[in-house]
Amino acid sequence: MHTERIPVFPGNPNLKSYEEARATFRWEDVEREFSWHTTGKVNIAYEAIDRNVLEKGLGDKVALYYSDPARQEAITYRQMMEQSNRFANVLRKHGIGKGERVFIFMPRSPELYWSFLGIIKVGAIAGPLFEAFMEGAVRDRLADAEAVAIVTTPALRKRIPKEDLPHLKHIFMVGIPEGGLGEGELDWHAEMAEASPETDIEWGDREDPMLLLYTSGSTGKPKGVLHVHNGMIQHYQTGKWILDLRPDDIYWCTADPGWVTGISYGVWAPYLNGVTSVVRGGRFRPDDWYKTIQDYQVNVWYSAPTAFRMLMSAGDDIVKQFDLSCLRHILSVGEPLNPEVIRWGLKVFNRRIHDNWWMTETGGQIISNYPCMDIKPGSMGKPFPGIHAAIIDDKGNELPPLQMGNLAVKAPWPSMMRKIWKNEAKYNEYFKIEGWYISGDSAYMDEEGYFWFQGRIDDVINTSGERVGPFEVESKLVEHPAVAEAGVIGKPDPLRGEIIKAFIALREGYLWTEELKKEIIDFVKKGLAAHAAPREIEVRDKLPKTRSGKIMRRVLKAWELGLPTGDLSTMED
Ligand code: 6R9
Repeated sequence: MHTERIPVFPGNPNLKSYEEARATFRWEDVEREFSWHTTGKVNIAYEAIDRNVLEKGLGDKVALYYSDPARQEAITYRQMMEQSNRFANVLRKHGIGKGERVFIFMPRSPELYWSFLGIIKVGAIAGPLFEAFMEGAVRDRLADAEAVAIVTTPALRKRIPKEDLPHLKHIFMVGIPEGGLGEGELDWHAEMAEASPETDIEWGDREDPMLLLYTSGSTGKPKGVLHVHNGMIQHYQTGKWILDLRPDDIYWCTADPGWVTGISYGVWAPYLNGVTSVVRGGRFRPDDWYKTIQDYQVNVWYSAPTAFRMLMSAGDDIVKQFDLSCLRHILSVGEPLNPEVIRWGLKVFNRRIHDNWWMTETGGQIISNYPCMDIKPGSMGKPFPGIHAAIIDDKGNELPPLQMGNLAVKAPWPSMMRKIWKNEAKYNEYFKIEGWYISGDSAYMDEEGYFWFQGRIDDVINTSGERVGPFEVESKLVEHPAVAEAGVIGKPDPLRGEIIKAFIALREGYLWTEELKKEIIDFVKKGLAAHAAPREIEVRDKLPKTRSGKIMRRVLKAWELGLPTGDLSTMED
């Protein structure tokens, strides 16, 4: 069925052969790469930042190129170390330390990263939030975590309902609000100016918690996924083999730190590998994005399907205005990567876009298209050496190739979540089949061991007895020149069980007509299968998406059925 293959690009692979790596790789060997392996003193922030300065002579190397329309800065590893030390001292001065939850609620900026690292250096647990969260979302998360402090800006302060949060003692303000600081509010800059640039890092155990990330369930309240310092083993090694990071690389991960990708691969993977990282603040604009790549000479670029689709629909003329030949390696995560996007990437960047699959709960990449491997467009690739992923049935039996089932991972692996905050029952649900972590995604594996995503388990459509994964239909839809984005759901139908309904956003310049509708339905019929073609298509200006860019099919479904939409705190405005 899937015969398209894109061979390895010359000069790219750093992982000699996938099979050989699988046969010989051991996580224990990776542990030797860290200082704690000899000292016994563990802190991920030390390994990511301080060690580069104190043990590797990289103090003057740029760690972070920050840019937004109003501010451009180059910050060295030494400055990252000193600024995060300062914030660690600020926290200590206010009695904040090991195990306590400190949240961050602000737009991307150097201050955000320094605060984040400072929190980890005192052994506290960082809780990054998307700046776009509204009051209810902020309240739920801070209350659940019993956060003692938060770092924020004057503009966002009003969304923190302190009166409802008895545990919240300190609000660190990056910037002074009009009318001055309120009760419990501290001037971040003044505190930093007074603090020493040296600190005693809080050493701990590999299993000590460091990160609490809330992820939305399909209904009910978001759950707090807890990660520990030990994850560094995976962040480092996947950074090396999947991101293909090399010492002189300039790396750009476009993800916000409110999303797991913006932490695991926006902070840990690049810094544990000692490379230079680019962070861009401000809104998405295609020309600014290309300019960022050109100006900073980005070699490795990690983004998401939604961004690639937006760039694609902005047109190829914009790409041609920039010299993007610096790009060596491009990656994508968050949603299935449509084959059409990969073809487009080949055309405009002359590079392959490497899809990879993982989740907030897995903490790090699990399945991936490697630089050293042929890409089969539409496939997520193969499991990381040292990780066993499989398709299993509901009893835990591994299914043979080409059978759709639960995408599962043999537990544990280094960056696996260790808890759902205050919700053991929820945590245990993921592991209800002995020995396995159940992802909630449905997929199949082909004869060559490549994994193919179908949808969330709940999203798989059963139409006239045929199981259809929404992703394949969506991918075919976006191949049509009129379709910018598509979200596909099953709609209950007395005759067929379910019928396929597509929500689409049109590309600029297209008008919605009966003819176009017929043409698109026909396009899917011919290109995919008659039974997989949507019977209904509805056009929307925009599709509902999470802040990390995922199309929210459950919201489309709820709208369609007139049902409650569940938790919408992670939805884009
Ligand atoms: C890193 C991240 C996890 C869910 C996951 C799946 C979807 C992520 C994907 C993908 C198809 C890929 N997902 N990567 N689906 N292909 N390459 O996205 O974490 O925000 O927790 O989302 O995202 O459904 O279960 P998170």
